[in-house]
Order: sequence, then structure tokens, then C-alpha cells
Amino acid sequence: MFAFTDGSTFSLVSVDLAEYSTGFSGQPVTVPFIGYHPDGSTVTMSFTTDGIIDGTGPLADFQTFDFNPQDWNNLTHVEIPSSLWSLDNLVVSVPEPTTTALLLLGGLAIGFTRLHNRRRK
Ligand SMILES: [Ca+2]
Repeated sequence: MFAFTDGSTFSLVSVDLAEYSTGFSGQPVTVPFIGYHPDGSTVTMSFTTDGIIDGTGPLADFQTFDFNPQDWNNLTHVEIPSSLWSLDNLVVSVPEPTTTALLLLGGLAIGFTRLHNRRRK
């Protein structure tokens, strides 16, 4: 399960998925996603991988799957109720005001780090 700690809503754009390990080679995995809207309604989607994985070999283990932007927006949190898969590059977008808030938070974190380093000297 994942969500923003400040409770702001977000959209899911895309995700890269692969099989769990080379031991599962040739066996596609289906990864279900459940998105929750603020009113309690849900949206579900399952992606099935191609079953191709060779770890550090030349084959592309990961595939990129896109979420339907009409359904996968205004989400409070998302659950992935399964296991034995690999996930990378989860692309999330947030409405403009939240982006500004995150940028402010980033600025605060940098400011704090500088203060911390100064005290150490
Ligand atoms: Ca694969």
C-alpha cells in the first residue's frame, strides 16, 4: 500500500513490472492494483507480464504498463494485494498545489541539511 503522508490525492501514470526472479522464468505474473478515491469508491486494474526474465542477461525483464488516466486519478491510496513480482519506475503525478507544497518541503529539507552541516563544523 502506498499513499502520500500528507493525505493529498494523486494520479497513477505508469509502472514498470517484471517477474519476481529468474526462477519463475516463462511464467507470467499478474499484478493487481486497487486505487481508492476519497469517496470510498475503488478502481481496479491487473497487469500481466510476459513471463520473460533473465536477470542480468540481454532480455528486457521489465515492461512498462500505463494506467488509464480517466480512472486512475484523485486517488488517496493504492494497494497491490499480491506478491512475487518486481516493480520499478512507478510514475505518480500530483495536482499543482501539491507539487508546490512538495517543492517547499524539499527547500526546507535542504535548509535543514545546511544548518546541520554548519553546526558540525
Ligand atoms: Ca518480463
